[in-house]
Amino acid sequence: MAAHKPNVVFVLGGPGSGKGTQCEKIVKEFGYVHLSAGDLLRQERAKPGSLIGEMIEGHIRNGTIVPVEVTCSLLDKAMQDHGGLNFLIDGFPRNKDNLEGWNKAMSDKTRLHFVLFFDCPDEVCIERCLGRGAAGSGRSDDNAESLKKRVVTFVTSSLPIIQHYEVQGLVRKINAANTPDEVYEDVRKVFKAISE
Ligand code: UP5
Ligand code: MG
Repeated sequence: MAAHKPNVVFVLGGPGSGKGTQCEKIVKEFGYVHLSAGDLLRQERAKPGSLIGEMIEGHIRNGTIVPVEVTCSLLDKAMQDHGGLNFLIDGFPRNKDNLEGWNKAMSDKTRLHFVLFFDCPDEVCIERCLGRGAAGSGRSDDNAESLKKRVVTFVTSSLPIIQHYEVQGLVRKINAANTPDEVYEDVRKVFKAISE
């Protein structure tokens, strides 16, 4: 008999909307496995001798989106390595190419539970990422020039994906402009409601 398909929650929102911060809190309370597509790409970029490291870095610095074959196979591998039944997939899918690639390779193997959307004004997002850069994040995209591009990509490519899921009734929208604990109060309600 086929094993249960893993549940997936896509966690989307602009750069610095708090996806990573909130995912950590969800993991602590609800025991999900957190996979950040951006973190997986940064790890791949850092591998010695990686043939695609430069390509990944170009996209990250320019706020453009890595071809789905790369990201999807990193996610697939990470899901298999971790095992587990409940995954938070943070920062993916962020454009049509990502969506189509996931649907082709992964939608039969997984169950999309819902999409958590952190809604946050662009200026707040930018300020947070600049603050993180100034505090020494070491991220090559935490600078004003990259951030402008990241926000444009979010608005033009990623918001339509969120809208695509909204039409299907799958989006849980959270106001992400408050403090991390206040945001988490709302996030918690969503996860409590499904675990009851
Ligand atoms: N912070 C967080 N919450 C706060 C709050 N409520 N109030 C005040 N401050 C708050 O938070 C960012 C900063 O804000 C931190 O300093 C935090 O303390 C503070 P974080 O939780 O890290 O936010 P997050 O939304 O995760 O921000 P991140 O910068 O990671 O978002 P991006 O979506 O821009 O970055 P990601 O790593 O997902 O992607 C980077 C790049 O990789 C993309 O631009 C793209 O080039 C590439 N990529 C792909 O090509 N494909 C993918 O599928 C994924 C990424
Ligand atoms: Mg993040």
